[in-house]
Amino acid sequence: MNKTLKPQDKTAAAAQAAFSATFEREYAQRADAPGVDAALHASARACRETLVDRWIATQAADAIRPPADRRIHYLSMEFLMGRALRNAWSALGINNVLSAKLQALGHEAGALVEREPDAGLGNGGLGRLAACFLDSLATLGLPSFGYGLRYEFGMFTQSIADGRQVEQPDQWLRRGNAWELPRTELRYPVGFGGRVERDGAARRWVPARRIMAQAWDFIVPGHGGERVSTLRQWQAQAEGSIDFPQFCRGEHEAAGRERLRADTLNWVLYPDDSTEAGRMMRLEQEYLLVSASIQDMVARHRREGRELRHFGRDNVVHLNDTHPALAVPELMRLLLDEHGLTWDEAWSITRQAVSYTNHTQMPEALETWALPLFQHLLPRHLEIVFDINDRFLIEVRALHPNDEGLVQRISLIDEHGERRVRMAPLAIVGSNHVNGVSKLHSQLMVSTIFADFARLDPERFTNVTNGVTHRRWLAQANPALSAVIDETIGPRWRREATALAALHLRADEQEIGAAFMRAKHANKQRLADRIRRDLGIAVDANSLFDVHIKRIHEYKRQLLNLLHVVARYQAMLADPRATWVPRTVIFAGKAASAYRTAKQIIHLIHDVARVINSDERLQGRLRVVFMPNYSVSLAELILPAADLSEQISTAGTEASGTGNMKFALNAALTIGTWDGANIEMAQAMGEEQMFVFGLRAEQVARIKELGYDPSLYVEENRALAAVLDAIARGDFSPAEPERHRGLIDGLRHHDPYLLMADFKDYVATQLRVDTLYASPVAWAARAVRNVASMGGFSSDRSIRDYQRHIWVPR
Ligand code: 26Q
Repeated sequence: MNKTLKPQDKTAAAAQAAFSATFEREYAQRADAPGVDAALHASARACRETLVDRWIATQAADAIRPPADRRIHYLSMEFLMGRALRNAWSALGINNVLSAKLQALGHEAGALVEREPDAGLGNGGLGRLAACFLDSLATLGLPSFGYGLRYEFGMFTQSIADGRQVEQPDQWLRRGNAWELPRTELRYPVGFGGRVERDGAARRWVPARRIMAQAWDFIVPGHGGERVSTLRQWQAQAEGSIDFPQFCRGEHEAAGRERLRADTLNWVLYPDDSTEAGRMMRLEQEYLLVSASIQDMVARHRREGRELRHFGRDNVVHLNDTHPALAVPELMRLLLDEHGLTWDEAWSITRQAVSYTNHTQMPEALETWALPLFQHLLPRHLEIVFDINDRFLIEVRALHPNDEGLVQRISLIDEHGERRVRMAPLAIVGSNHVNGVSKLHSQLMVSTIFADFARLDPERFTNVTNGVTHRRWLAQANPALSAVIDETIGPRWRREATALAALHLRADEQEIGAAFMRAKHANKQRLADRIRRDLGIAVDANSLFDVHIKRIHEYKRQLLNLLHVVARYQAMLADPRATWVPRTVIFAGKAASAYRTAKQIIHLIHDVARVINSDERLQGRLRVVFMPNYSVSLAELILPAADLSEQISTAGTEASGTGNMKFALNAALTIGTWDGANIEMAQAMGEEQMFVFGLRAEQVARIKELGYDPSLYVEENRALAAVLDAIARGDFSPAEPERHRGLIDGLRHHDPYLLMADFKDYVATQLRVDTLYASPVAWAARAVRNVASMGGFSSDRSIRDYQRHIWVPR
């Protein structure tokens, strides 16, 4: 045995010692010991102790970094971090000490991990991407901060009552949060409303009211090293306390009004802006995030002894979509009004610092704000936006003298009807680089929604394809498969995901395929047990697990999946003696609370599931399951158990997808459209390895141009017509036959996401899936090849791409 310790062994040994000492102290201090919550709290605190040491060392090193090492600040309204404990154990290399310690106290590590609530501060893909990126920033050792808001409630808890979604507050902080560090010394004022004072050319904003933003830090561990990153989340607090005279007069509610108003900002991320009050709150939240973060960055920059004019050289301010785009006018305001820089100086610093990622090309998801609301809340910022726009449009007119159409199209102010500030143009004009999140999305971005901007400055636009952290999504979520991979190619893939490619050479070895499938089966059994426990539905772990998990949205086409399920059901009833490959179709996902069609789809899934699951003629060969309350943790349970990954968006609508990558990494095969990152995945593994179907993006565009008529597809496909008829006449909702008619009429007459056009090919492709599944050896070889091809989809690669192509001075 080699007795000399490698550096990472020393690190692990030190972390283990520190962990043990703190764990015992913390555990002993808990009044409720030896309960599982005390053990959980002590474990988290013990990890945090070591992480704090690493945080201090990281900050000290970063303070004296050379200018070329820019500090990355990733601004996002959403961070879907999920649970932290298992990730920290694995980053700190203390799994073994910890399991032993817990065992001695009568706790099982796995059960403990499951007690930790998810930090679910986001909607979906964009928020989870931010979390994966922090993991990679920390692991790659880059000087970095994530900036977000400390919402008291997560997105929402979804439960199902009579087949309908019910939303409840997600009280993730109820039992406290042992991970976070309040930074009481880090507080910044954030103003709202008021007026702008003029003094010659100088401007000064006098807000009508102020709140304080206080920092809470969550330390993000790097893996295989001692560097960490920081997620700094802002909490709004009233500037004063209560109105004491008012309180003494007995007007208690009025006395606390300011407090309540500040507090409300921390309640929950506003997902839908369907009311005026909701819109106002969301804009206030966006400004809270931006203002506190920029003040913090500037303060740190100066504390490090750096000159203000070097702010853009030394710092990156990255916008996760347009939600933090107020960073552009806020940085300008600080530099102009508070620090007295000239416009040109301030603009050059801002443009040097800011970069922007676009995550959607759907017009309805592009943010705009009504001018009166913007003016009311942020009068000085509106002036700056106007000034940016004036200067920008002068440049445009100089280049294209007689093109007022162009000027109107790219103006930061939408002049059609009620005037509005358009946040994407603001983010583009204020950025040095703008990127999409997959090759197709980035191409469409410059050829459609941002075409005018791209013609003016093509160099500004580029692509960075998304990625996911293979540490959380494979190494931690799927220990069974990870062990098989270790045995096959060694453990290097854990540090460097591209090493997974070595599996290609072994993909045709039957024993390897069989080992993959044994791991898969164990994961499927674990999921089946959970489904039986939570939902009382018996599913067979030998059936094909066909999985569709993501936000419920029309463009993601859960309904297309369901139409196939009904078609299969009808075909099975018509020919029960045929050999049908047994399938379990699993859905999970939340619908935005104001999104009626999405909620209707959830209801229909439940209606269909009830009828199919209780139809004995099928002999259990088809099951439909909706697992409530989709979350990062639920994904960690489901993904390792999937045989088939449903990635079936209408081509041209899914910017990238990241779930698609997590499935393939976990040895599921993909049935998917030629959309988002599916395309690059197919190219990486060989197109024949994926079940690709349906219209391509350019065909979708062409059909829509010519005038799409869904009824033509229904008329020529009897199976499709029968499916629609059955749902519309209430076969699955006999107590209320008309329940789903509206949904089906929508498909027959409008069908904006072309389900009718893609149905036939989808069903045919599902038959090809059955055929391959009936040949376990061939299926297994493909599963191995899928994993082998996913090395390029680690978020480590994405972050390296950002370093090379986006976060470089232009
Ligand atoms: C817009 C206007 C007003 C209020 C809110 C919003 C809003 C909020 C959230 C718009 C969009 C979002 C979230 C978008 C999102 O999650 N997009 C997904 O990003 C992933 C990471 O890049 C991609 O993989 C997905 O394809 C994309 O859908």
